[in-house]
Amino acid sequence: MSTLKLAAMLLGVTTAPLSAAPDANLLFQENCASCHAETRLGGTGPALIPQTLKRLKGDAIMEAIRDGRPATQMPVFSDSLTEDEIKALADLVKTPLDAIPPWGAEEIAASLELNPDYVPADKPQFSSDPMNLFIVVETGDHHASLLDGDSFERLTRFPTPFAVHGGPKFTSDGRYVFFMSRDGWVMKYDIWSMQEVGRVRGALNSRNIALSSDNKHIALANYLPHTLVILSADDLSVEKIIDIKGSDGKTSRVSAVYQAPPRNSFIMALKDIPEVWEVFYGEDPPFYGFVHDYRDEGPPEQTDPFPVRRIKLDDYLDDFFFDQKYEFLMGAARNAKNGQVVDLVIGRKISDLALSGLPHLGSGISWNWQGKTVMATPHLRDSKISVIDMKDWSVVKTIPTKGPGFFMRSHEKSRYAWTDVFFGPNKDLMHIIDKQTLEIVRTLKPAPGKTAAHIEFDRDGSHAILSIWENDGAIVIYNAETFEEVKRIPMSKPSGKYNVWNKITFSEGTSH
Ligand code: DHE
Repeated sequence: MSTLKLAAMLLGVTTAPLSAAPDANLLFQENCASCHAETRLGGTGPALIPQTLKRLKGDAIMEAIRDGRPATQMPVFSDSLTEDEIKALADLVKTPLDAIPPWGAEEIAASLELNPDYVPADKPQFSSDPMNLFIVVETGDHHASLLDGDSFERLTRFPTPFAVHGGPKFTSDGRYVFFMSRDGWVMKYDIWSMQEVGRVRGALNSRNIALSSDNKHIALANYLPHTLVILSADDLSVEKIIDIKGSDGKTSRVSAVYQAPPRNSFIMALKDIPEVWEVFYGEDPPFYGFVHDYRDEGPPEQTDPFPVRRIKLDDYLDDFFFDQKYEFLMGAARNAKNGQVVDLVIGRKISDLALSGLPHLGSGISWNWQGKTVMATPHLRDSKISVIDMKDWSVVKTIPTKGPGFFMRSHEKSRYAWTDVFFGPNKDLMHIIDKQTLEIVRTLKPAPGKTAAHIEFDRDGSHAILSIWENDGAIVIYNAETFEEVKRIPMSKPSGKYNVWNKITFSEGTSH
């Protein structure tokens, strides 16, 4: 029961008939606003708007209100609110806001929180190999762990923003790592001193981040507002906000942004405009004069430090995979039947991709097979792995699996690729594929009934680390040759693991 109702009862005042529907807005202001803000756009707690809560399915929102969320500040409301009141609140936070407030340079700058206790260290404050560390994102209680990649001992565990999504991005010396939350927070963490440097809210609802190859800029891809925000990787200040608008004035969400190191650019997948955008940075962007596609608008202003190139397509693409040289982009739209291949040098689509069943290209990997480079991708809807020749873009093999998958991983030094069965009754299985025979050679079931997902190898490819994707989950470390279990460490829904070396060298076996 709400405080107001209780007070009214004690005073003997009848405020409304007992059967009246609960006033969700009043309940929100009384119980939620102090942490989540009166606007529902988030404060110390996350934004409570459908765009950020859609991952909480079924009754999960009511459960969170009723029972609280472990290891967070979210309290238990089952003692103070009735089921009807909890339902009213859950319905309210699932309702879109009437208007989305502006979130521009001023609002971003005002949100900056620097850690007052942060002391930079001039060398790592631990004896582990700084190139063979892992960051493990634990979304169960919004923390991350720093793991020694040789001993598999945890060095430290620290809080992240609510609902981190996508891979954290490391600077090329492996010293700093950047995280992004679906709420638009970007957090900078100093691995050497094992301390947070600070965080800033670059948007209201975001997809992922990319770090420029010169380590100077962070690009933040957003759904709300329709922008790409470029932040200084040094002090998290705003460098540029790019409004995503087509030539007809229609704005678009940004599905994802990727760094393309050899091109000194960020490449953007757009949700609502059939175009790919490339944003250049640096003193002398190598492709800038050659490839810009400004036939409609004329050449870009030379003074713009982040000129934008727009490649027009005949279909929407919102999930990408790049070849190792970043000359070609393979793209798929979540609602389309086929993918497309775009030649980034000439700025045009050059081929279709015969890929149905929602390929998850973003988690694809590549390797050499019979003298040619192939890439393999799981599918979010179909129970298969597609293996594609990266020269003629044909599907060379379809490997049936026990269910649709999400992530796929390997390592240059490993003969095997590991891929999960993320959805359906076999979600507890992990397939291991021989990269030469293209056959599944082993299927592991590390924790019966519990989702087994996402693999990352250590620096030398001798171990593969798997997640038991549950709140009381774990990471399981396997010998990557014999598939024997080496160690199991309890963790809170370890969503993804990221090895410093594999990431900063852009290993062909991992995500970029
Ligand atoms: Fe992700 C990466 C998009 C749902 C966990 N996910 C990515 C990336 C994109 C993407 C574009 C690459 C970004 C990067 O690393 O910089 N994800 C999408 C979707 O469009 C989708 C299907 C729907 C959505 O609502 O966003 C989606 N993703 C999920 C989940 O439901 C997952 C399983 C749980 C969660 O945390 O939301 C999830 N996505 C991840 C993870 C990565 C990721 C762990 C990083 C993988 C890696 O190894 O790099």
